[in-house]
Amino acid sequence: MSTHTESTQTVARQCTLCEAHCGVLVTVENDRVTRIEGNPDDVLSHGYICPKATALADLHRDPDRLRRPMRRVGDGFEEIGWDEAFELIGSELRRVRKRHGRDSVAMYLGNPAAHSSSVIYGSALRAALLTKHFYSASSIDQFPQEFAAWKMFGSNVLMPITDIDRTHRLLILGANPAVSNGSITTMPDARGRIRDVRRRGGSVVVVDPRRTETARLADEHVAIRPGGDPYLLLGMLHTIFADGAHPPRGPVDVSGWDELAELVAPCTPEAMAPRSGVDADVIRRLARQHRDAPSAVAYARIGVCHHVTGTLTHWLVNTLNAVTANLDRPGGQMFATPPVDAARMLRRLGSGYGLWSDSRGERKAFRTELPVVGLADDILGDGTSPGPVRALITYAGNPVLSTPQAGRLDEALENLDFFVAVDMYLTETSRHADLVLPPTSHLEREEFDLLFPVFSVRNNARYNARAVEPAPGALEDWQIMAGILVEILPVPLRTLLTRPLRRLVDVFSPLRLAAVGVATGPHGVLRRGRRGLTLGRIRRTPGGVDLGPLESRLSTLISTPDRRVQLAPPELVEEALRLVAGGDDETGGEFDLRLIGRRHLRSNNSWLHNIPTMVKGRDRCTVLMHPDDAASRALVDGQPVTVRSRIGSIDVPVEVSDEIRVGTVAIPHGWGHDEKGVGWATAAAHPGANVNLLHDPKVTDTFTGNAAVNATMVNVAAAAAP
Ligand SMILES: Nc1nc2c(c(=O)[nH]1)N[C@H]1C(S)=C(S)[C@@H](COP(=O)(O)OP(=O)(O)OC[C@H]3O[C@@H](n4cnc5c(=O)[nH]c(N)nc54)[C@H](O)[C@@H]3O)O[C@H]1N2
Ligand SMILES: Nc1nc2c(c(=O)[nH]1)N[C@H]1C(S)=C(S)[C@@H](COP(=O)(O)OP(=O)(O)OC[C@H]3O[C@@H](n4cnc5c(=O)[nH]c(N)nc54)[C@H](O)[C@@H]3O)O[C@H]1N2
Ligand code: SF4
Ligand SMILES: [Mo]
Repeated sequence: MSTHTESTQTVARQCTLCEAHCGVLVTVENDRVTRIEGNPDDVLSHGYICPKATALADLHRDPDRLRRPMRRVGDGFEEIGWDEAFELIGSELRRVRKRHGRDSVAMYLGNPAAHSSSVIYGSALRAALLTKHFYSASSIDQFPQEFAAWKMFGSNVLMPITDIDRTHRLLILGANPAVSNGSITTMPDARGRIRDVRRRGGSVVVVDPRRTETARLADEHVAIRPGGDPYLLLGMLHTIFADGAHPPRGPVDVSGWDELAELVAPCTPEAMAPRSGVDADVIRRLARQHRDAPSAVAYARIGVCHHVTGTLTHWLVNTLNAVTANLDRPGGQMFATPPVDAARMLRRLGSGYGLWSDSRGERKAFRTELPVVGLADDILGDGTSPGPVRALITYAGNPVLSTPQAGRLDEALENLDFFVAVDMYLTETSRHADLVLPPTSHLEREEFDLLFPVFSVRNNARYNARAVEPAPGALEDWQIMAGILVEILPVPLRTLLTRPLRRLVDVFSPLRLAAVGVATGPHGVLRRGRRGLTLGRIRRTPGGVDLGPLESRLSTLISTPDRRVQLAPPELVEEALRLVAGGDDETGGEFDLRLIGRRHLRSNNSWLHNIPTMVKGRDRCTVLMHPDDAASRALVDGQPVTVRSRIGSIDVPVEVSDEIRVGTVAIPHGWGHDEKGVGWATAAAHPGANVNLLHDPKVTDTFTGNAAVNATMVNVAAAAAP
């Protein structure tokens, strides 16, 4: 696993900053991380890393990173011990629960939680809280994709993967994997994989209002109108049916063929062209190219999730693949066979929809989770009476910057009776906490990733060796979660159970659970005999074990009542009919530009901005605008402007470029660090502005309440002189 030369040691693990989970080699000399490079032996990333990988070392040594629990005193914080911290959490949470009931304690789980096996204990704590007020970054992310998977395949975990390494035709909608390196398809070195599609003689088309880094690698860029994707896809499906199509024959049958044919019959490319902003000829050609390729796959991600039509669009994407016989087939959309078969184990847990709503009955829970856009309302209430949430636990999240809350979340967090943030920084969010509990740094953890092999482009099992010994007394996230869990038990149980529970938790560490999962999993020793996998064997194989290309297995996973793929779930068909019958989208009156998001290679949501190498150079928090739009407003590149929406305004510099469609502007999220009391000095010196102040939390995906942050009408004008 590691090689020793005197005090120098090189350890193989993965970079866990984003979903790509690239294999890295970390060199440590005398407890100092001196080098991070790509691991050429890694079975998934083959040596690729992006510039963020080295930030793992900077994060580890960042003096602003918290190492001890911090308690708020007045306007500042002071260090306290772990025991004292847990006691305080216990007494406060029990007090709030006693007075206001179980539902008064809320929890928010942020994105990095999913990048560590500690999340098992995050889920355990969530279950133990028995609260209706659970939120996560999923509801400003992939909820629409999960909902579409649930309706079509019977389970929210059955989100299909893009078999990019074998496809002949890749159609990308609303994703920029050349920068993001793929999401809900783990594909490190997406650039290389896209180039390979073309090298093999295949073709790549990118549908995006911006000529992105990915679009530049493609054969064709289609500059769609933001929100135009469902119309494009309906027009493509119309073409395929009008040309004469037959239900695909495969290991899994389909339901709803006739209903789908009926739905798309009136959706001619001519009718869909003005609404998608894509020419009718192009719609027709894209459809036929998708159908005629030996294999083809449409891949869509966050750019289409973040719309009121998010679920609808992901359904149409999967449907296009299914109708052209590209579902569960090499080169199309497939399902992985991971070492721990999480999709298979969890598929029966159900995706329950609308089991409860928020206190005002406005937002429904999906898979027992309320949409995060309601968090400030659920704390503050509607102005006449306070909301039901009185205490909050955040775990690896920064919702003040990452979610639209109409600017009310800061005030809401100050109004809580008790707030504990599990985070290694004093962020825009955690600065409001009564207690901030920092976990070990990423390089101090020894882990086995359970989640991302479920979404990887190739079956694999990889181990995360510990690169640096944790500081004495440091706790991992799962230990912190377990510590809080024990504290919320009622007194008699607690006295009785604390010791056995603590011991139980030690026995059932995430690594031990993973060992059982691997041994009993589809590649495990218990199924495959002597040559099967054990966690030990994976551990002894730096760079991981390659488990082969994706295999057709939907027939073993599908969980719909008739065990068929549902091409026309009634509520989605109904919504599509409504959409098609509706007139053109209303224009925004005084708001004449459509605002979308964008990501940068050196940034990762809100939290790498404290690393000097990640923020050096040109300001990245800019509003990107087409030269024609700039000229008509008499704006020049670099000029400070005010971007205004119906609910808020921010000031940022304008960046003029013809890579963006006329009438559309783009601003990245995760910025806005110039807040009093934040503990990340470098970030605060490169603050940018919080784009989520412009997005209306009430504008959400019809089915899931997922934030629809790519649908906001804004205007842009020169900023007033300071
Ligand atoms: N307008 C707009 N908003 C968006 C998006 C967008 O495209 N546009 N994208 C959305 C998406 S896809 C996502 S996933 C969300 C992300 O939303 P969040 O998850 O709420 O935000 P992050 O910026 O990822 O913040 C992660 C926090 O976790 C801390 N952290 C990092 N690693 C760990 C760890 O191992 N343990 C613990 N305990 N803490 C850790 C960091 O210091 C940081 O404070 O943002 C969403 N917000
Ligand atoms: N470097 C970097 N990598 C990351 C992250 C990061 O912050 N930085 N975040 C990680 C996370 S949490 C996630 S979820 C993933 C997200 O991964 P991606 O989905 O690849 O995310 P984006 O790069 O935001 O790409 C979304 C694209 O959608 C386009 N778009 C916007 N509106 C529309 C529309 O209406 N229609 C179409 N067709 N396109 C539209 C945007 O122009 C943009 O190019 O990335 C992950 N990787
Ligand atoms: S793409 Fe970059 S940030 Fe993401 S896992 Fe790979 S090296 Fe890390
Ligand atoms: Mo995300």
